[in-house]
Amino acid sequence: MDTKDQVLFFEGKLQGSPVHNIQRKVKDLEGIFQDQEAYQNIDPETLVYEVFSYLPVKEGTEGGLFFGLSRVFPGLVGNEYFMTKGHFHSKIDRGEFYWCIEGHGIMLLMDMEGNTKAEEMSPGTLHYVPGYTAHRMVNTGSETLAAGACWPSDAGHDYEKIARSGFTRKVMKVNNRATLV
Ligand code: PAN
Ligand code: ZN
Repeated sequence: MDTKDQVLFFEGKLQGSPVHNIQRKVKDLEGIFQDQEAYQNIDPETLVYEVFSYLPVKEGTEGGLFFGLSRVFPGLVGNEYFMTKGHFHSKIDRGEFYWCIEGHGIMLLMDMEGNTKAEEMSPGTLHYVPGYTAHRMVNTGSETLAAGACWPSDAGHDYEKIARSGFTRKVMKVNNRATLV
């Protein structure tokens, strides 16, 4: 068997030669966090999250699937937990599955009217992101929050809408507890 292109997904890692890695540092997340002063005071090179992905077909292919592993590190910008940028899919009707494998956090889901739903993430929780729904992972714990995800290869990512108006609710640390505000 040819193992050259084999992909392994275990122990919280996605490995193999076809796997891509992207890192998002504080400096890449301008405008995402609410507290601008706190944002300016954090080392811009601080790693907030990384995504390992396996894209077996060309981006935009109809009928294919992509696979990802997202790892969000623990941390705060002011009182706001480290989180992913969040996005709608460019083909906005496309859905996605996420499942948590490590850590604790919240999957924030927001529909096009701005209604927000928060689902608790802990190892074993499964999250269905319906179409027309923006999604973001928030790490409310003290360890890395890791989740696998699978989405259609023609979904694409639309970060513009979130950059413009954000999510209507945020997950903040209030009196030492994760609170949706
Ligand atoms: C995931 C996300 C990943 C990073 O693979 O892309 O968690 O989040 P952002 O893309 O919002 O930075 C996914 O939802 N793919 O569709
Ligand atoms: Zn997505």
